[in-house]
Order: sequence, then structure tokens, then C-alpha cells
Amino acid sequence: MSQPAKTYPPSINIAANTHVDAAKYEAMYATSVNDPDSFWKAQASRVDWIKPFTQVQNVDFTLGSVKINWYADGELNVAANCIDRHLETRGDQTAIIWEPDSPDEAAQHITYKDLHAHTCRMANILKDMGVARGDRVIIYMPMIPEAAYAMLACARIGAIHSIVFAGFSPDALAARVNGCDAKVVITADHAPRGGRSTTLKTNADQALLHCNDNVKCLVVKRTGGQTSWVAGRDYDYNALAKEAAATCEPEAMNAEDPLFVLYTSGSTGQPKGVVHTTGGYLVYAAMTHEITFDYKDGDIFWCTADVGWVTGHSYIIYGPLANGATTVMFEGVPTYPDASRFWQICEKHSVTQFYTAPTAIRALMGLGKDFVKQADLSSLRILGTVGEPINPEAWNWYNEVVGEGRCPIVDTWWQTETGGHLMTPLPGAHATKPGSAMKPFFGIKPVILEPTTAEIIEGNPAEGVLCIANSWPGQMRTVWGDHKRFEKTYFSDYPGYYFTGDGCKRDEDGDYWITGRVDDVINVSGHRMGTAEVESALVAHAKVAEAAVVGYPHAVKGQGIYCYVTLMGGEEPSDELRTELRNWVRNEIGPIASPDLIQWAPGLPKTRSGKIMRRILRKIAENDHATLGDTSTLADPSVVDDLIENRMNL
Ligand code: 6R9
Repeated sequence: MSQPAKTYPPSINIAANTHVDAAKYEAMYATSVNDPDSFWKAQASRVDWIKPFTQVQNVDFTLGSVKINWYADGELNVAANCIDRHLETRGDQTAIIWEPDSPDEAAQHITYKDLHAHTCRMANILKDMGVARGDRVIIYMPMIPEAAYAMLACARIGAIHSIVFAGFSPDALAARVNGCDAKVVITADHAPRGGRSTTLKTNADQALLHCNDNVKCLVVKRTGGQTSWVAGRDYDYNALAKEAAATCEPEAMNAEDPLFVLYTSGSTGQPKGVVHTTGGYLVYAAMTHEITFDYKDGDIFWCTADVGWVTGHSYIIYGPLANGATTVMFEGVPTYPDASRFWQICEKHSVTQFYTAPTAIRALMGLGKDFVKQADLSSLRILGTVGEPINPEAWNWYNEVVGEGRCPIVDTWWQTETGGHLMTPLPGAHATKPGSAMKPFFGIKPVILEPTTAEIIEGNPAEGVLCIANSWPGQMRTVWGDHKRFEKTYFSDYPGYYFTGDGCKRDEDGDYWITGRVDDVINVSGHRMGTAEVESALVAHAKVAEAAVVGYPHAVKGQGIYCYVTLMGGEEPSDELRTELRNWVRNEIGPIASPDLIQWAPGLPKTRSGKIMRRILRKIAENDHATLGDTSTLADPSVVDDLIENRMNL
């Protein structure tokens, strides 16, 4: 690090009354890594077990025999833990505050009792549709309470849910329905967002044309807008819920039964289905939610993510509800009707913990502080960020303008694969530095490896690739239907370790800084995107011969999508074709994959063996061609000059 970063000491006010202060962190962390079995055995009492487990962990990171088991012979039910066990003590407490897209529509306060009845009704409907324990259910929904009921209903009956973000295209939806062989797709008629509406059911209809005829569709009424209806395939949730019984016995699930599959992007091929299981995931989500956010009874917790991403799974639904919390679920966007919406909601519902992504902070920062100052934010106590590295400028704005200098910021580093936070400062224990994820969470042993030799870099400072030397209960267990791919992706490059795909620095004080992905995954507005996915969408267009996609620095999105496209012989480049390709990718994947810049490339820099040299393309996109490095291994070095000359302006 060139300059020592500014350090903010842990908040005295928070430290005075927190779950974990500095001394406790040190002691607990030491136990968690020195005696993990007794540590994680004790933590498992955060959840109610139907049958106690006898073995805490059974883990092997060896390539060829990777196995991750936690609490393996125990039995529990996630929905019972998130709902039923709270009924006696907090049945009338609000479990979910639902804030609709438009502030003119009334918010809903759903109590734990209500949540129980709705979830049981949805569970009974799914059973009547033929869904049984172990079956897969796709959830393709707006951010409405029924999405939460659907998740919990699946958990209740032992079905495995797989949420597909409502911004994904029909093709992407179909790939996921087929990928996990789902029996039912739960969707809604329309999805209002930012004052506009997506015809979600129409997308589902299109997707289902490419799926097995037996796949059924359960349709929730959100707007009552027009939808087509396929008799025999489509089921009307609102009509069925009126008839369905409001009780449903929870299934006793094995701790290692899958709870959900969530598709996420990697550096190669199509997205993979990350599998999380029942016991360990819930323990880890509940624990991190309570400790990272210093969550206490009476708090109003708001995570602005969508349930289509892992952050929504762990910190809108499972973590908070396991802890008997009140969790806010917001249907809309930060800038509708105007850029004060987030802050209006914080004031309206007296939010105490606010958790969002750097991209949202940067976008709002650019619109000025007046929008923030319109609202009374005195209820806020803790601020959080997730999804990508936060630049110090955005961190400072968040700290000063939103947090008024009194709310510790937890910069939580984690992944779909990790189930919950792996590194973050704890608000009453740790100092913070703008842009640093600071310290490992309990039980996590981060190691920084030299990228090529795979040797551990000891001492401080250090920089290299980030691996984790041990397992934790929230770790993913496998890739759905492809355990080999799981092993290859995460355990083959650095044998014996879980490889995160991230680069990392450890500074002089031993604090951790995530430097971004070291593979071909880019992070656009906090959304993970495989460059390979965008490339395969581009080459599926009839006029495209070849494409290479890289990320480049983008002021608001963090990274933008830069595409080099070689057209088929005889095709002429034009602005119209650029627009056509952009729309094409949107349709193939979804709006979040929209290319920002498309450069026509007569040729791509390749090695003699035909491999595209992305390192060079990245440098050109970043306008850093003075340091292109060695281009002598290229089959035709002259293509590089053309690419530099015709670079798109950022
Ligand atoms: C939870 C989530 C994971 C990737 C991860 C890393 C980046 C997430 C971060 C962060 C720096 C943070 N990332 N949090 N980078 N600081 N606090 O985002 O999961 O969508 O799977 O993305 O996001 O690169 O590897 P996911």
C-alpha cells in the first residue's frame, strides 16, 4: 500500500453493548480455529434440531475426494426454525415489512403468525401440485412477500428452491429450469420496478416452451394485469390460497439435504448451480447476521438486495428470520420516484441496520447529498456493503453523509459459494479502513498464496490470491449435478485449499483488502458475470464470427462490459449493428449483461495455439497499453496495433 489508509477506531457506543467486542473477538476467534469442533458444536444451538447431530464436521479438500459435511446426522427444518419456533414468543411481531415499488401503495407488515399461515398455504398448494421432498422448484418472482412464502414453503416440505432473478431472460430461465430438472416454476403476473413493469408471466411462458411439458407454473397475482393462461399447466395461487389449509407439518430434513440451488457465473462455461444444504447454512446465516450487524431484538434490519442473489437469501430471509428479526423487503429501486427513496424508507420504518452495494452508493453519491438530507436517518446504527470492492470516496460519503459519522460500516466480503460473510469488520470490535474487509469471521482461516507457485505468503504486507484453508458450515457442498466441476473450479488450482477466485492484500496491520477477481469473472454493479457467458451470447448472433469480452473500470458500475467483436465475412460494422448486438445480449441473458462498449475487431490477439490473450485485451480496454507486456507469443502481433488505434473511448 502506497499510503497508510485512514483508520477509524471501533465505535465506543456500539462496543459498550455489543455481542462481540475486541477482547471477545480475539478469544472467540482463537477457539474457532484451534478447536473448531467444539466451537461449531456450540454455535449449532442457534437453531432447533429435531434430532441432534453426533458429528460436527467431516471435511476433505483433497482433489478427487472433496467432501464437505456439517452436522451430518442431525435433523431439522429450516422453515420451522425461521417461523414456528418464534410463534410463542413473537407471533404478533412483524417478521417482514414489505415496501412496494410505489410509495403510494401501502406497505405491509407481516407478523410471524401471518408468515406461518401464508407459508403453510403455499406449502400445501405445492404438495397438491405434486411437489415432494427433494424435488426442485424454480422461483422467478418480483420482490413481493409471496417470494418469501415460496422459499419457506419449499424448505418446509423439503423441496429444493432455485431462485432466478426476475431480470433474467426467458432463455436464462429455461436453462435453469432444465439444469435442475424443476417440477414447478413459481412466478407472478407482472413485476413492477422503478415505475415500470415486466411481464414476468410472459417471460415464464416463453421459457416453458423450451422445457419439459410436465413442468407446472404457479402464478401469483401482483398487479392483476393481463396474462395468458395455459389450462392444466398454470395454477392460480390467489384462488388456491383461499382454499388451502393454513397448517402444514414441517418435514424433518437431514442437515446435509440441499436447501437451495443458486446459479452463479464462473470463469468458464454456463452458470453453475451452487448447492447449499440445510443445517450448516442456517447456522452460518443466523450467526453472521447477528454478529456482523450487531443485530438485537427490536431492530429493523434492511438488506436492499434482491432474493435472486445470495445476499437476499442469507440476509433478507434465512439469517434474519432464523433470528426472529424484523426484515425489510423492498420491491423497487433506489431512484424511484426519486433518489431519496432509500432514505425515505429508512425513516418510514425506523431502519437500524442498512445493507447495500457500493454501486448503489456511488450512483446516489453522484446525485448529491440533498436527497439524503431530506430524511431523518437517526434510527440508523450500522451500515453495511457487499458485492464488490468499495472505493474510499464512496465509503467516505456513506460514512459521513448517510451514517453522519456515527454508524460503523461493515464491508462484508463473501460469495454465493460461501453462504455468509467470510471477512468483515465487526462493529463493536474492529477498526475500519475505507475499502478494507479487515478481519476473518470466526472459524475462517484465510491464506494468501503466490499465484504461480501456490506457496503461502506469510507475514505482512502480503499480496496474492485468496484461498481459505479450512471449511465452515455455510460453505457450498457441490455444483448441482456436477461434483467434478465443483472440485475442478475450487480445489484444483491450489491443492488443499478452497480457491475464492479473488485477489487479496494483507496490509502492515494484518488487515485484508480484496482487490477483485483474478479469473474471467467480472463484477458489474455488484452482479457477477462470466465473460464467457457474454461471449457465447454474442457468437450466437448470425453476424458475429468471434467475440472476446473483458471488464473495464466504470465510475458507477464498478466494472463495465467491453466487447471485442469480429464480424462474419461480408458483414459491415455500423452503429445500428452495435445496437442490435446490445439488444441481442439483453435478450439472451438479461439487461444486467448489456454490453457497455463494442469495438469492431478485425482480429483478436491469439497465441499460436489459438488462445485469446485476454490480458492484452484487458489492458487495451483500460487504456493501459503502455504496459502490454510480452506480445511476442502472439500469432499475429499486428492485430494489437489495430485494436489500440480503434479503442472505444471510456
Ligand atoms: C455476496 C456476493 C462474489 C464476488 C467475490 C468478490 C466480490 C463481494 C465484496 C467483494 C470486495 C467485498 N465481492 N463482496 N469484493 N469487497 N465486500 O456478492 O456474492 O455475487 O457470488 O459475488 O463479489 O469478487 O468473489 P457473489
